[in-house]
Amino acid sequence: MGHYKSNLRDLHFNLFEMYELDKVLESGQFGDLDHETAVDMLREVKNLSEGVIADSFTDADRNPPVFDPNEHSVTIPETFAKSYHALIEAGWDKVGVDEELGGLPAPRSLYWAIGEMILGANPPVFMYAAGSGFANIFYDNGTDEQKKWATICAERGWGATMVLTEPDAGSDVGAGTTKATRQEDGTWHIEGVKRFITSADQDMTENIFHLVLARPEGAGPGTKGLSLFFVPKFHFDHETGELGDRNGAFVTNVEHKMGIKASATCELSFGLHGTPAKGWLVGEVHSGIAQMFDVIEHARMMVGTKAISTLSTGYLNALEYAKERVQGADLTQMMDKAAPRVTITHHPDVRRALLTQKTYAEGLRAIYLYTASHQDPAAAEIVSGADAELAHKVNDLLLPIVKGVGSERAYEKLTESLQTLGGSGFLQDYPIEQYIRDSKIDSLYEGTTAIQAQDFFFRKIIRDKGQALAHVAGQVQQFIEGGEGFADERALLKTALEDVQAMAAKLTSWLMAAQEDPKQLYLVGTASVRFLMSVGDLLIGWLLLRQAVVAQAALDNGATGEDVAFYQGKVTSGRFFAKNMLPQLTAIRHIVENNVDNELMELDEAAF
Ligand code: ST9
Ligand code: FAD
Repeated sequence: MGHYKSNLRDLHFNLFEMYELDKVLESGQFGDLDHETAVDMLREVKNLSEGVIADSFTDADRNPPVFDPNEHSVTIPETFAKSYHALIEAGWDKVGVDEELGGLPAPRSLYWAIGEMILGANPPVFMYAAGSGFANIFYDNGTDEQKKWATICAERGWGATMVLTEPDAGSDVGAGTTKATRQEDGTWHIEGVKRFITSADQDMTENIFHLVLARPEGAGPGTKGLSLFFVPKFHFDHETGELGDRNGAFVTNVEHKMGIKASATCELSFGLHGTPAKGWLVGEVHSGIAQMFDVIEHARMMVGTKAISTLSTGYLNALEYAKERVQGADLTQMMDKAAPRVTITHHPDVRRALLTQKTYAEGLRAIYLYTASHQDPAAAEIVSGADAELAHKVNDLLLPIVKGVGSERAYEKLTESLQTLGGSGFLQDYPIEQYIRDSKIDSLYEGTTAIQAQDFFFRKIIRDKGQALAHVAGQVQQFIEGGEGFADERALLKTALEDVQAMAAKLTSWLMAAQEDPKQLYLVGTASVRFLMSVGDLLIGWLLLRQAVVAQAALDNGATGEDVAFYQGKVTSGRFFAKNMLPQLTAIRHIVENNVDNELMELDEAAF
């Protein structure tokens, strides 16, 4: 057995029993795609992920890609290339891509469920394989002529990158200095050094296209002065796709990292090695940051789903170990030194740790699939009654939760997975130490957690005038009020909702007060990550309880076989999370309302 353990049963439960994917498919928006085909797709991806995709996970960590500074090239380990090609040959990189680009349109919930399994088995495979998805975004933003190039990129299976970061422009993308100079023939020369660029070179595809943010000469400061350029590694015939000369974008370093070592993280230099780096302005409009956010939104969803998937396989590995590891006697027989030894699943603290991992993994899965359901208007209508405009806003609202909360909680709870294995968890004989190393990146790239928290509050709540938040809170409220059973847990959820609403009100009051006293904004900055994490817990608690209600009904209706344990697990998970996690929000509310102040901002740096 390989390292990766999928949870297909839970994916089915979410897709078909919670979010009514059948109804979405019946809407006719996805052609012939029906229930059986969706189930077949999930099963095939599960087999591929647990098999050939997962096969190179460890080897590519121990023998990562090799950089040749003379050739400016990156060689990918053979084992990894095999995993990558297996995915591409089976055509999974084309799911969710428009038909014009040779793709197979699919509901976003199905797309991300498939993505979850690939990302859990071997995240860099998904990232290297994102070329067709990138081509789709290029197609959507491009001129008519560029749409043709995008089709070529997808058909020929080229790799792709998103190029924002520079040594002095990380979170602050608008500080970028890479410049673009217009040429007489209408193309642009790009000049500058970009840092930390994922997949900027590899030897698995014949070409790579870079989507690059650069500042045209004379453009203003900040993100609004940036434009987006299409910069291929090799020039190509724009009609046939046939490759031409090497363009002047060269990889000049590859980073040595803590994790996801199979994913080449490159320094990428433009126009600094004797060959101009020729680029084309995407869509012939200077609206680079907005266009790049089309990519960023997908990438943030990807990062959150990756983290959540890693927590899920971490949990399932820990569970398997715990069921077999015999150590100590049952606590009730602790005084009897001759008492039979038991598996560690008999110890209350191991059970607490397992349920903590299970509830976060499954609750976060429920969140990312709820979010994905708001990426298709047809699905959103079914799942929450949101119309197309509101669905878009709900997706925007929830992306920082999927990305920010998903990454933070996954990393945190993976340490519980490792702890469950005791000293063995620390060894490379088991995958969890690599899961922890590989998932640390998720709270860093695509906007750190602090950036997610600010995006969540300032843009997704305040700028939206709270519309999307009110819609989701309304859904939570409806659940609290409507329905039989789980009365104690609904009461706990009610308190959690009130706690989160009080925190939102407090942050808003600081924002208002900042009009008179700008330093009040520091209070928002101090509390915003805690607020983001609290909303995450509220939503996990809500969705796990909704799942518990559905599971209880299935049990009452005579569920049989393996379903009985599955549904019992769901009922207990909902109760456990409500009783053990949600009450913590009251303490955080107290801190936000009463204890957050500017003392930390007034402290002299020397005193830290
Ligand atoms: C990175 C990559 O880290 C890591 C992994 C790569 C893996 C690659 C493979 C992934 C594949 C996935 C894709 C597959 C595709 C599949 C497709 C299938 C069909 N939402 O607030 P302002 C815009 S890459 C939308 O003033 P500042 C908006 O246009 C590096 N738009 O910001 C706005 O204008 P307006 C990632 C947003 O103060 C404008 O920006 N780096 C949003 O100027 C200005 O907004 C980062 O993520 C939003 N949430 O700049 C940087 N926010 O207001 C993190 C802004 O008029 N830093 N816009 O609408 C930030 O996000 C900063 O907050 C900042 C601040 C740069 C936006
Ligand atoms: P900084 O921005 O310097 O942040 C340092 C610390 O300060 C963080 O804790 C941050 O939260 C905090 N901070 C900074 N600004 C603020 C603020 N305004 N408010 C509150 N706190 C703040 N980039 C690409 O363009 N393309 C890629 O493909 C890509 N892939 C990557 C792959 C890897 C492995 C890595 C490590 C990075 C990658 N990046 C990529 C870059 C990545 O997006 C940045 O590292 C990230 O946005 C953070 O920027 P930074 O590292 O400069 O940190």
